[in-house]
Amino acid sequence: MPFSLRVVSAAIAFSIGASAVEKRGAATLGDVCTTAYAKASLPAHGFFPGITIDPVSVQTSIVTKAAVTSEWFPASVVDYCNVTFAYKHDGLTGDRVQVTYWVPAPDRFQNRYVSTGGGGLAINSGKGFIPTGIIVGAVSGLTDGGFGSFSNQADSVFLLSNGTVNWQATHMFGYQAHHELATLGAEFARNLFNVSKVFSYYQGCSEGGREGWSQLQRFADQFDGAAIGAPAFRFSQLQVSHLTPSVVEQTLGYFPPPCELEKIVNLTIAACDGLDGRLDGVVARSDLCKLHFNISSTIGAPYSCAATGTGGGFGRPGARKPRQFPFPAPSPAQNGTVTAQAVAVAQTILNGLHDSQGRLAYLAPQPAAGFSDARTTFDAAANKWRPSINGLGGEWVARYLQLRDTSVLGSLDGVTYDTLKAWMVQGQNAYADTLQTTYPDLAPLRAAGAKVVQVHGEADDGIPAGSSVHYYEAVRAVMFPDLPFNASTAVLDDFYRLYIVPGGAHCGPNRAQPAGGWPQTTLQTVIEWVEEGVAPDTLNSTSAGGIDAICRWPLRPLWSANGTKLDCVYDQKSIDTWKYKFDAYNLPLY
Ligand SMILES: *[C@@H]1O[C@H](CO)[C@@H](O)[C@H](O)[C@H]1NC(C)=O
Ligand SMILES: *[C@@H]1O[C@H](CO)[C@@H](O)[C@H](O)[C@H]1NC(C)=O
Ligand SMILES: *[C@@H]1O[C@H](CO)[C@@H](O)[C@H](O)[C@H]1NC(C)=O
Ligand SMILES: *[C@@H]1O[C@H](CO)[C@@H](O)[C@H](O)[C@H]1NC(C)=O
Ligand SMILES: *[C@@H]1O[C@H](CO)[C@@H](O)[C@H](O)[C@H]1NC(C)=O
Ligand SMILES: *[C@@H]1O[C@H](CO)[C@@H](O)[C@H](O)[C@H]1NC(C)=O
Ligand SMILES: *[C@@H]1O[C@H](CO)[C@@H](O)[C@H](O)[C@H]1NC(C)=O
Ligand SMILES: *[C@@H]1O[C@H](CO)[C@@H](O)[C@H](O)[C@H]1NC(C)=O
Ligand SMILES: *[C@@H]1O[C@H](CO)[C@@H](O)[C@H](O)[C@H]1NC(C)=O
Ligand SMILES: [Ca+2]
Repeated sequence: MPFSLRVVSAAIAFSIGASAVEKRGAATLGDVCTTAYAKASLPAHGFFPGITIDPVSVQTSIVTKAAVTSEWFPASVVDYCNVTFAYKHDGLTGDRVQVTYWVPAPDRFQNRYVSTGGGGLAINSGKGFIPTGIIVGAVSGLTDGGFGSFSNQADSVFLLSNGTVNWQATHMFGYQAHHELATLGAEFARNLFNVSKVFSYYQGCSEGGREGWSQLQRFADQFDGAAIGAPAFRFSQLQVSHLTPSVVEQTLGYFPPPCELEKIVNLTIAACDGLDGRLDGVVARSDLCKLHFNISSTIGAPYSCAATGTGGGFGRPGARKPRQFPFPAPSPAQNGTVTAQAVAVAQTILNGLHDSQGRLAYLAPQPAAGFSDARTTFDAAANKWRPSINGLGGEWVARYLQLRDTSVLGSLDGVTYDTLKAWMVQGQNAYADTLQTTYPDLAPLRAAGAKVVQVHGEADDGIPAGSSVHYYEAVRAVMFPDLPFNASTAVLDDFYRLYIVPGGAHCGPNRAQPAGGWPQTTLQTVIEWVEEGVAPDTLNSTSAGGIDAICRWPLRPLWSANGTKLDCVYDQKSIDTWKYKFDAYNLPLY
């Protein structure tokens, strides 16, 4: 029996869960979906020391025939019971954390629990991710982190007043809330369906990917498997790096119209498309692009963009959080030819942040990715383009480093490459144990037998793909310093696999390279690995007529026979372009 009602790609046939719940007289979703039944299934007091659940807070509502779609699960129609309850941490006053669990019908329950994560500065994705659990026959959870409501983001509670950090909220956002969500959720699932064991999983992308790693790095036994996308880890470097392109523009004294950078991207895609052996509008080998294409060749190319309310631009279509990667402001018509100054800005961004001594402080998106963080805004009064301070980067500095209760960094006056590096170090130290999330020793996770599949869009311009590669390589270096490269890859393959999605944008397919597609069944792949022992070789992409399969790092895709035959090849020169030596720091940056 298929685990989903309407699955786009081939369904894996999972055996149907036990009918243990029927022994409790609950055969239908309606039987399970009552306040009394949910209350009777709550984790017992003392199950999670320090937590007291408020039984009066339990709410249930049944939802049937809900159509759900995402880049992260096959389009489906689902029935579920939405159970919400609240708990408090003993000894804290005014503390109240709310969790929501979607519960599948008894005949669809497959002895699974799935936690889902947030994005930007949000700890959950509303209804965006939670259906993924129902589709695989799991109880599926999300948390409000204790931030006051499911729609309050972590930044709204980060400061108790100017200068005073709310460390409880910061630890909750950092990792604690997810630990509680998953621990309570798995127990709730066991109780609801009267089973002694459930497999426990995680799925999240971006900030949600960081949240997943915050668990895997600390609580080795908690998840049997995790599907992680483009994690926002190395948090301090990442947030500050959203400001790097604007500081490059300021330093070089040129603020390119967005259309000019977009033209450079388009010409890069056109020039590098074929390097992977297949002309499909997808740069599946941005490493070869780095090695063989010089964007100086775009100087003089004419560009033109129509005036627009929302701009052109790249990124994930219909992205839910415009605040994280802001949609373009209204732009006038733009006509011109690509200038040497724009190429200098683009190349300096692509080179990664270097301090004033020329040492590498952070990495950059791959060539052929967009330049969303470099986006300028048009000042109609002055009739010129001005820098636009990235919202996430600006808020990070103003609120999290300067401890001022504002989301806006007013200006970048006086900010240099060295300032950016100093901000990176400041945040790394202040939030090493909460937000940074780069602890590289996964020995406990490996010993516990957990499986992790991590995916990252190669053309992600919000969180560079190199960020995931660098963490994977840091894990390799820390865990297996004495093994040769291939031997350590083989050991890592036992529990941690990384897939770079050709042409992919931030957490989804890329409007500028649509044939790259996106792997929509990554959680299913993780489940197969955990429960059936079927380790994925390549990942399936769901693009229509697009990429055949997504290669596993460190192998890279290469098509032959005029783009019809895909091989995942080992290419040392290409691998080397993905390795970073952050010599701006005296300590290793994982
Ligand atoms: C739970 O299942 C066990 C057998 O697995 C059974 O003995 C027990 O009565 C069930 N409990 C409830 C509350 O149905
Ligand atoms: C769950 O139900 C509550 C009401 O009980 C509602 O406010 C909330 O939006 C629902 N959440 C989800 C994720 O469905
Ligand atoms: C870049 O290519 C896209 C199609 O992928 C097109 O819509 C856009 O207008 C192009 N931009 C420029 C500046 O040529
Ligand atoms: C790209 O070409 C320009 C102009 O010919 C040259 O100055 C520059 O060094 C080249 N860059 C690389 C990385 O080869
Ligand atoms: C480009 O400039 C020409 C001539 O000024 C104008 O007619 C046209 O509308 C412009 N096109 C765009 C897309 O800006
Ligand atoms: C807190 O800081 C913000 C941002 O700097 C400022 O606007 C506000 O006036 C400050 N509030 C108090 C009470 O000082
Ligand atoms: C590592 O494995 C690849 C095949 O995956 C092979 O081509 C390469 O030569 C190996 N490198 C070493 C040093 O053995
Ligand atoms: C991936 O695609 C292959 C071939 O179409 C199919 O056999 C397999 O079941 C798919 N795996 C998943 C997890 O969808
Ligand atoms: C190669 O494939 C392209 C389409 O990608 C096609 O237009 C072309 O005719 C093919 N060439 C040969 C020699 O088959
Ligand atoms: Ca291609």
